Amino acid sequence: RILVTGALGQIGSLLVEQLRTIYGISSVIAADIRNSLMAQEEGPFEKMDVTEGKEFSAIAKRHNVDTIIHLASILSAKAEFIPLEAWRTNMTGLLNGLEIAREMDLQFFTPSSIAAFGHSTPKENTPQLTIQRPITMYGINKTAGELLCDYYFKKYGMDTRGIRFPGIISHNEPGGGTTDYAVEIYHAALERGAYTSYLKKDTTLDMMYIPDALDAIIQLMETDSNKLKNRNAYNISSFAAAPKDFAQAIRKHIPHFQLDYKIDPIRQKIADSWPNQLDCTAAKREWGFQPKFDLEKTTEDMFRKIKEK
Ligand code: VAH
Repeated sequence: RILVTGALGQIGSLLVEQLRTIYGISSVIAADIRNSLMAQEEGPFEKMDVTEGKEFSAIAKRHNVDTIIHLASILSAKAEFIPLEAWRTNMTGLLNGLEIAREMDLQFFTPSSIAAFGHSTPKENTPQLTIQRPITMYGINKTAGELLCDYYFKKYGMDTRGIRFPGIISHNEPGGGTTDYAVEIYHAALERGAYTSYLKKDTTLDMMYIPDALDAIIQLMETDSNKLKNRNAYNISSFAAAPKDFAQAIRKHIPHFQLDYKIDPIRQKIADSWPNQLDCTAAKREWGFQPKFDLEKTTEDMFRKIKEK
């Protein structure tokens, strides 16, 4: 049985769906700080605050889980407005999850991010093991989180696993990230044939379409423990793209698509501190990471999914 925190979020909502298809509805417990009648109808659901350790622990025990997938987090752009609250949610929440996993002897997954890097990190072909001096509260939380996962693995022999996610593109909504534009641009293209980007046209970042992100989590979780050499988090990415690249891909479907720019200095500064493209060889070698969607395939499928909705 798997407990997923942040289960109503961009990744969580779709991950729960996929895990339930594989392992059965009752084997996946969705937990989120928000309530949702729809989620309650779809399967086991708990309204839960990850910073409340007792509540978190009671729920893990009541459902007798053997795995925690800890996704609950305040993302990069939002965290810059509420840094202390972000620290509390991102760090206290993570420590609670790790402590529960230690006490109950559970497998534990939590995502890191390209945000765990900063200006002093090599921007091209960013190595798996490199300098990590992030400039954002979210990035600091992710870096500390990676170190904690390593610590719990080395000190307690816990089965911790993680991935450094790039910007995730999906038909459902992200919330408060710097890479959210890569979702908004598709919705705006279909609704208005135009989008105003808050990042500059050449700001290149790693990106990934959601099916590849979900497959990566499941594949990493199912890999034999002794094959994994990195217990903090693995670099992964599907493609590197900037706003102008998205516009070009979109114009193959909507030729009149207009992209203009109104730069948000806060998010631009964050994006400028992140790498352009990660080196993913460790993930490929150790657990067979192999993304299926490039920018063209992502664009095609995004338009299909949004129209279906
Ligand atoms: C953010 N999407 O923008 C997240 C992510 C790629 C960075 O962790 O904050």
